[in-house]
Amino acid sequence: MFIDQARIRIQAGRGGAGCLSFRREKHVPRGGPDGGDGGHGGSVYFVADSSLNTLVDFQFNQSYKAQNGRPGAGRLCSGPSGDDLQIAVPLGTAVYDADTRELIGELKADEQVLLAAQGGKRGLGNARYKSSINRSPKKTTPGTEGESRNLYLELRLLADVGLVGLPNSGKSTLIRTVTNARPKTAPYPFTTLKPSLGVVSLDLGRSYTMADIPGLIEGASQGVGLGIRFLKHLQHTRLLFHLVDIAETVSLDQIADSIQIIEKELGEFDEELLARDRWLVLNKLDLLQPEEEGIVEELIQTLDWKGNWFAISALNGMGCKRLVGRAMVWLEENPYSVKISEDLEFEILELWTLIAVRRIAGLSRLAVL
Ligand SMILES: Nc1nc2c(ncn2[C@@H]2O[C@H](COP(=O)(O)OP(=O)(O)OP(=O)(O)O)[C@@H](O)[C@H]2O)c(=O)[nH]1
Ligand SMILES: [Mg+2]
Repeated sequence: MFIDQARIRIQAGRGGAGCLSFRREKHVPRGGPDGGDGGHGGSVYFVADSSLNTLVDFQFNQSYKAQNGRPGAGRLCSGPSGDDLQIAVPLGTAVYDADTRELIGELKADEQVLLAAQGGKRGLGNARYKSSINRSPKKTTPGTEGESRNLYLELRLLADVGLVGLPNSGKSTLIRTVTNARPKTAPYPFTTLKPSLGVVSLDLGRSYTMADIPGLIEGASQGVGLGIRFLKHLQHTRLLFHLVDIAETVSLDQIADSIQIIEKELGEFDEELLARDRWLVLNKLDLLQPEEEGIVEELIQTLDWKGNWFAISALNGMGCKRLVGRAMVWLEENPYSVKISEDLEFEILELWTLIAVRRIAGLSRLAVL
């Protein structure tokens, strides 16, 4: 089941109390204070896990708690610290404080770690307070409480290429043909009800990810059909493929209208998404009769389309290799073209550098961004 939002409560562990104790042993008069410190409380972290792509687990378990630190003991024994709790989430998960709505952080690289609630500090035992003027201190400190927070998690898939288009235009068929993803395809609208991610693998280990989302229809921004809420999954993409069924619609005007419907809905959702690089992918070429094939060039002229365009058959694979190959080259040449803000641009640059370093060095773990 694909779930892209969740509300949970997290609680970090309390610090263990310091111990009040004096050394009492035969033949050791006035042995002095020997109360040990408590242990630190465990913290709660989120860890990005590339094998996950849904927040469904949080539907069943909404409360997460790290271990408390143990109290200190006599003979200067420190209490053990509580274990940290690591919660695995899919790449592209943003973690918000549900009460203040503040963004705590976003997990964008595999194994990236985000501290969400700091464990409590340990308490100090009375041995700590021994001094020249107080040789038998009775003072200890209790551990402090761990942070607790109500969180809102939101998943926005991390993909290089996003597919948009009307229902039935062949988005899921394309992702099935060119990636390892297997979403359902069928000759009726709204076959796809949840986004899916696939990996396009080319030669020499070159690869990129592609996201398929449910189809959009006119009025989606007003909630018609499945609405536009799935468009948020395209916000991290760098390139959009706009799929158009050129076999079903009877006239060029109808095809042009269908393209404008998608542009309008994209713009209603996010102007920046509309301005993103978008390639027109004219699909179902196999259904055109030989005498109809001129329609493709005619359509591009009618639309006065200035960007890249491709005519393919997602079903039999015609033109798909060229399309995904050109996209690979484009992605390599435009590694961080998403210009939302300078900060984000910098963040993406940093992310790509880290990924490259990790690939080269074969490091098993990425540092916290
Ligand atoms: N002949 C032919 N049929 C195709 C082609 N691409 C897709 N189809 C068919 O068109 C129908 C719709 O394809 P889907 O891939 O489910 O379309 P979609 O865009 O994912 O649709 P939604 O999930 O409803 O948004 C299916 O019956 C496909 O087999 C193509 O290139 N040629
Ligand atoms: Mg589909």
